[in-house]
Amino acid sequence: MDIKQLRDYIKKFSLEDGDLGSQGYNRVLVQLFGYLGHGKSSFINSCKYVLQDGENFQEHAEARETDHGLTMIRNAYPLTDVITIVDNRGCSTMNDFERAEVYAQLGNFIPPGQKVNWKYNFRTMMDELEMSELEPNFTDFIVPIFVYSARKQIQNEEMKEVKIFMENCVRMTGVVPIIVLTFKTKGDYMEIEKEFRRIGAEQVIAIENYTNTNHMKTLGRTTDILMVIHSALKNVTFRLEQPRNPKRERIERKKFLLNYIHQIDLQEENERRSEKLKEFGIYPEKERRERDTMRSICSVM
Ligand SMILES: Nc1nc2c(ncn2[C@@H]2O[C@H](COP(=O)(O)OP(=O)(O)O)[C@@H](O)[C@H]2O)c(=O)[nH]1
Ligand SMILES: [Mg+2]
Repeated sequence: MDIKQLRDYIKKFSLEDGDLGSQGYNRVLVQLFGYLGHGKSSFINSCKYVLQDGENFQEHAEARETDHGLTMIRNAYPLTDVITIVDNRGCSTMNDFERAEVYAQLGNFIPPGQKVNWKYNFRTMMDELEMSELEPNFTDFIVPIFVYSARKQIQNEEMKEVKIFMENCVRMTGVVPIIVLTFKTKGDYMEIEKEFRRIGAEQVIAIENYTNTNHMKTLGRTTDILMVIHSALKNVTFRLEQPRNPKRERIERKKFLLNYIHQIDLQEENERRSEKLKEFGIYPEKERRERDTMRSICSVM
């Protein structure tokens, strides 16, 4: 497809087009995830830019070179009448609660436009989950995208985290996240693409974002960015070829999230309990064995 065909496909995309129709979905919600500074906000600006004529670049989503979490609000930006893209808050290193928060965003349990506060605790989050029942959203078809900068050195810990995230995305949405490698010209994106494919990525697209300081439209850059949106829509079409039940799927997402929170809670409870027991000189079996071994070694010496 050339640029004109890609743009037409995106602009005319309708959820009604398949044999089974929209099946109750009325919006494609492209959800962006990724670490801070990897180009999520810039990707939104790039998408808006390639869908419009001319070279009047506008910064819709604030893009900044910072590590302090500029994106606080989970802002939604319409690309067409049917497609909306959401700038989820990125994070640098994630603790358990932050991970749960990511899945709450992915599952669409935090309404767009609401401030995402990472200082929450699980109780506040559960309250919010309950509040989301006031206006439950089950009409959004969620497509996750993971944004990763090709100029960064890949870190094993990060890749482990991303792999789990990708698997959970499939569990929650049925879609393998599309990997968007930004800063295409600033690093070895082919090497990074290989890493992502190794951990299960199906679609990896390297792009160079259009930014405030560099937005001369070129054929290759524009095509790459349009290809990402095109891939997202192909996923939607594929899933809508099967019978779907939006309400049921929302319930499944919620079950996943509740189970996720429950597991973390259990883990923390166990840690708290063993700390408490240690105060009374009671050690769990494994630690007791290690301590006894240490004692016997020390007494021999
Ligand atoms: N050269 C270049 N700069 C980029 C690219 N993507 C993002 N940037 C710049 O990197 C910085 C962080 O980007 P931003 O979109 O705010 O990242 P976010 O934290 O993931 O939303 C900004 O200064 C952007 O202008 C890209 O593909 N190429
Ligand atoms: Mg941002």
